[in-house]
Amino acid sequence: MSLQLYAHPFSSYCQKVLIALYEHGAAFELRMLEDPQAKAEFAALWPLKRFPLLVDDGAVVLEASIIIEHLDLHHRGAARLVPLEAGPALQVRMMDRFFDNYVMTPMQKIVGDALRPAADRDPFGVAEARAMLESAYRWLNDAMAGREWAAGGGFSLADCAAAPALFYADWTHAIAPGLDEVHAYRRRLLARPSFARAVGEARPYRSYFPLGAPDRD
Ligand SMILES: N[C@@H](CCC(=O)N[C@@H](CS)C(=O)NCC(=O)O)C(=O)O
Repeated sequence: MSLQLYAHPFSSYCQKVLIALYEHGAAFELRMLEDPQAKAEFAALWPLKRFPLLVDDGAVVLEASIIIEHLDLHHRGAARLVPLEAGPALQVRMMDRFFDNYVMTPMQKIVGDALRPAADRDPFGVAEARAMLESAYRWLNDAMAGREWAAGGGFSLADCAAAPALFYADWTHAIAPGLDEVHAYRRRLLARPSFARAVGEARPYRSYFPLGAPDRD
């Protein structure tokens, strides 16, 4: 098979790419990182050991956003996750950066801190991450007014980023009840079949969530 994805179903960045693969209906082999052989192959391919990683006919593709751009270029099904037109494509990439940098990153900081030994925790950094999530949620609530999907057009790369980011961020630092646009957008993402499938496949691993997975979603 041409496509091999080194990934774990519970990982937020892996879900970002899984959504794109399911949107395209692209066939791929999951090299599950709990398997020692797949883990060793992955470490040899990418010493920085950040997943997911895609191998396409022997060529390594790094970084979730770039993997999704690669799928759109070379393995496109019904979906078009990055518009062809430069202006709309820029909007999509801008929102993709927003979700990675200002939702995924602070969420990962808080979750990563909870996985550390107590003596190595970083309360100052965690407080900063929580403040960033608060600001990001408020900004997003205004940005999503009148929008179905994040970049204002159809379902895109930006929504692939948003889905796992908002999914786990809400578990990590609850989205305030009054932010109706963000809650409604998160619900739309959860109802999208590609993300619903990724969430279902990750369900067996919820005990891995160090802050305790809530009994919902
Ligand atoms: N910039 C990378 C981030 C990937 C990333 O942070 N992946 C997490 C899993 S969700 C990871 O590799 N964690 C392992 C670690 O931090 O050691 C991307 O966009 O693909």
